Amino acid sequence: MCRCSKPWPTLGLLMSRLPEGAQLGARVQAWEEACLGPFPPKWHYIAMPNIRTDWTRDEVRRLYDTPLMELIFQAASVHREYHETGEVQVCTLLSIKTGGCPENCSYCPQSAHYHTPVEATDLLSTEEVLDAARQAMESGSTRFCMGAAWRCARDGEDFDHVLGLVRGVADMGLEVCCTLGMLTDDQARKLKEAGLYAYNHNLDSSEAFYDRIISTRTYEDRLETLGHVRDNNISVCCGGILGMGETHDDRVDLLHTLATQPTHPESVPINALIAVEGTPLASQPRVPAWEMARMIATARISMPRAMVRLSAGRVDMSLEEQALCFMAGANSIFMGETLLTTGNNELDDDRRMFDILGLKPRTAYKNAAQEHVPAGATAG
Ligand code: SAM
Ligand code: DTB
Ligand code: SF4
Repeated sequence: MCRCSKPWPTLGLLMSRLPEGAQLGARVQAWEEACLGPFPPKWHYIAMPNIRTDWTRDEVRRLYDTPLMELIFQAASVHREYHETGEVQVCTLLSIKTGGCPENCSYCPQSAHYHTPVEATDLLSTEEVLDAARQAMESGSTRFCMGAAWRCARDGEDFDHVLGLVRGVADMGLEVCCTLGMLTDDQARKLKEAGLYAYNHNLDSSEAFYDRIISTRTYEDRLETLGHVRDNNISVCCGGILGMGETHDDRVDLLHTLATQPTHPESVPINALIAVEGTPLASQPRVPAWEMARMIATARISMPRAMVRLSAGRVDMSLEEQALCFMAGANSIFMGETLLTTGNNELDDDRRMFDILGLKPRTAYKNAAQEHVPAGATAG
């Protein structure tokens, strides 16, 4: 039985009920949206041949190496099959606890190991956070992501404060996301109970490259937290950074790891390094837009249903370069004057870009798996 208590459709019924010419993937998605429940997993793989978690590394490498224009064409075709064309998820970030982090991530201006322009602050108050969330919502954001410069969340007063922030932001009808470092299973459960929708925890690069950029934690630590997030039915947001000195092999390895997780991350942020003064990566050259487009297109094809986010680095891209990334399958961005500690695109420029490219913002909880949606909200 389906969650909506109707019997599961037969494949024939599914084919006949949904629009002529619609691809099977779109038909399954339409069923899921109508019934707010997942299609029987067994059929998922028959009906949605592109949703695969058994990619070989060579297959991902072949995709990644496809001539760029052909790769973008293929990615745009997959994009149309699984997503509404031109629809872009608008997310806003807020750093609720900035700087002074004990980790030594070489890219990060918030690490206490480096002398950067970032000044450490205490946790923001409930009022400050809810004001920022309200402003983000008024500017058209549907997801609000709160970041803390922590190695891991620690039980106690601060964590309880974050649980209150999650409740407050969820009550506004926004999709709430947090990125607080490593989590235990119990902390993930508490966040979920408070109304957390998504958790961001990036793998950043390949396992092989990881200890060149961070030595205070391991890749395995990251995967363990991602497991706790998934096990507690929180939507997984996990991606990486280009431009840290990694090779193309490292980029392919990252995508292969993401695309072969037990389920694909629902969001895949692709960041271009923001080279901040004082960090060990301060003099890394800027990542060319076509490298971002190649990474985005390969993510789009290997994880068709994911929201692929054109994340940090957009501030240095022209409108044309951003358009290339949307063509390649990006369908999510961070909007707002700052990311966590660095500058982001001007709101007016983004509005103009939406106008010129005919982009429209996606509603909150659209196509959300029902188990990810907090009690009281409905998948739209
Ligand atoms: N401390 C938590 C953690 O590491 O998961 C949450 C905050 S951390 C700043 C979130 C993510 O921001 C990192 O995983 C990294 O991918 C990204 N990030 C940090 N600094 C960046 C930079 N300079 N350029 C691009 N992305 C960056
Ligand atoms: C992600 O992948 N990128 C965002 C969000 N997830 C947390 C963070 C980008 C941070 C860029 C550097 C800064 O502003 O401090
Ligand atoms: Fe700390 Fe996160 Fe920055 Fe690493 S990326 S130094 S864990 S805030």
